[in-house]
Amino acid sequence: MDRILEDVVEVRSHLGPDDERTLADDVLDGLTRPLKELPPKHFYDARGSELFDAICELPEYYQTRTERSILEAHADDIVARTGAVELVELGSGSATKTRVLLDAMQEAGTLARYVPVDVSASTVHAVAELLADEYAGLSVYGLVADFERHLEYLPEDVGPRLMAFLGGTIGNFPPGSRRRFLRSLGKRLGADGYLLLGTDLVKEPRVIEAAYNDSAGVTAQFNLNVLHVLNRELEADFDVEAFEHVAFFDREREWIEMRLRAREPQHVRVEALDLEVDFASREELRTEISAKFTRERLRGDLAAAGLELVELFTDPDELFALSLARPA
Ligand code: SAH
Ligand code: AVI
Repeated sequence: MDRILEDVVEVRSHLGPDDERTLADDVLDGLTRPLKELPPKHFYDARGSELFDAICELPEYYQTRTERSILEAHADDIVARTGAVELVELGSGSATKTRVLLDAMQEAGTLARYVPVDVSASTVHAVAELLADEYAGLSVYGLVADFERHLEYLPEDVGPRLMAFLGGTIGNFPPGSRRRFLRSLGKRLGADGYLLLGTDLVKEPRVIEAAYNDSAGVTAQFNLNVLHVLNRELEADFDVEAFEHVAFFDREREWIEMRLRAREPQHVRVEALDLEVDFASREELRTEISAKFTRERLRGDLAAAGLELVELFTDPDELFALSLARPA
């Protein structure tokens, strides 16, 4: 990093020993239940983040390119309506679509600060340096943090704030905590801030299922990667090859479930927790839900979180939606 970059880039990490505890608690909790389950945030070590980026390029994974096209069509309008001078992005990952918003803010002459927030330290560091380098005068304040637990560490706003939560990641929350989480975001928008929320929409199940069962098997690797994380971080001895990727659309709940299914009975030891776990043949471990939305569900969730839907942008095929909302 050169002198100039040192002045405008700051990255703070709020992940520490407590977070190893979170993984340990999640594993202890999730693997000892009758229906085994792990929260999806543990997918995203450096390898998991790379695999997610590869998913975004897959022909079957329509979400990323569709959300980008919506951003391209409406970023100028979003920036004009919000007057945003700073962009806070939750679960920013490698922030590829973010540039569309930053370009529009730069064009409008308002761009002052970008605040990426992600549990994946490698992506926050890489993005912070890259974007500060690409956008002259941009101040970047990166947070390596868990957005469910560390929103209090967001810096004070420096003017109208746009908080973006893109990619459909809100769909990875179970319904109850989804609304609670949205409410907590509302409290961090500042006096004249807006939330820009990306959500995947309900559609033909076969299109959704194809997006999570890609023919190149990248999503399967992404799913299985969580077992590598447990092996490394908690000295577990999962035989990763003994599990297979499963993803299906639950038509009643209107969400995708990703699971890992034991091909045959498995006995696993998690050394760091002194825990023994048994899987019966074909027993499944749920690793992710990915909820799909209707306009009604979106409006209901936002209203229950004290947010008012200002505008809903979508693509011509209504595959994906971007909602602009503000405190009601
Ligand atoms: N916004 C990007 C990336 C989406 S992938 C896009 O639209 O393509 C989901 C991102 O959220 C990953 O980068 C992951 O590391 C991050 N993430 C998941 N759970 C998180 C949590 N609890 N706190 C912070 N970041 C989280
Ligand atoms: C990050 N999140 C919105 C993705 C999704 O589609 O739910 C994660 C993912 N899982 C499998 N493929 C992509």
